[in-house]
Amino acid sequence: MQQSETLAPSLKATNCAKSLTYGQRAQLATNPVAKRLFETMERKRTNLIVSADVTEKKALLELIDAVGPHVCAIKTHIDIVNDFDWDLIEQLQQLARIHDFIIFEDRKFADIGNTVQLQYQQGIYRIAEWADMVNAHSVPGPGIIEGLRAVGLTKNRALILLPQMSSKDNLATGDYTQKTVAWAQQYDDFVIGFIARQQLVEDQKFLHFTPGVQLALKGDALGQQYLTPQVAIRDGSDCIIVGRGIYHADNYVAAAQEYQVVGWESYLKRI
Ligand code: 5BU
Repeated sequence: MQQSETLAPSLKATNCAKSLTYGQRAQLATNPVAKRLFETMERKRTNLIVSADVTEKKALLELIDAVGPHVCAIKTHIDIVNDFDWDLIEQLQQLARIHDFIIFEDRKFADIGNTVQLQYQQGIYRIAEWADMVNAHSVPGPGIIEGLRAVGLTKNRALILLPQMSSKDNLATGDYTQKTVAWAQQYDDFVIGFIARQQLVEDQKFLHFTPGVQLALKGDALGQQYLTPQVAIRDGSDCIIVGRGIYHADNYVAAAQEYQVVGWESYLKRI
């Protein structure tokens, strides 16, 4: 894998070493969202997260309602929705209850601690009120984690860091990757895992989330790079994140079902 060459030796996963089931790992989790996510994966037999990158409220809710039975979580980019209103959030929460999934807002916070606290709680989206998990870049240093954590822990929320990214020539490599992982370990009551292309830590309470997953490996014109679900999970991913591979399919329910089955079978091979 391209990025493994740039990882510090201590982070190179020679072989994926994950023997425990998601259910067993729920027992290791110290953060309530991580625990719920592991339990949901085990109960629903799915490690699929659908990236619902749809820009109209009605179509977005229809997609989420249709794929909901097949996912452990739905990932949103709430700021791409043209006709956003608070009713969208209420309907999203209702679908999360009906279909039993976690809500992950892919906000990728990237500012100083004080500013991200405002972005997390205030403005139109009030993300902390409804998103079980959010993610953040580590480029500002640990203050970004502390800022989000001070808000998130009081609401039983969780944070995912980005020691790696999927896009071509991204700068999340080497020392940056290593420091990001170390901060996750330092704040492990709130940071539950990583956006990663392969396993970065052995401690199985951490989750590895992999975007840039597609069965067809089509790529795009803007630097996205894809792994198949089989390769991602073989190399230590716990949750595959699929966007266009599902919502651009002719039948997105059938596509979600297919990714669910492939993802689950790949996981069963690993444990
Ligand atoms: P795709 O349509 O499956 O390529 O969508 C991938 C989604 O995952 C999209 O919402 C991205 O913003 C998101 N993503 C990513 O592709 N790569 C990354 O490293 C991170 C997020 Br972090």
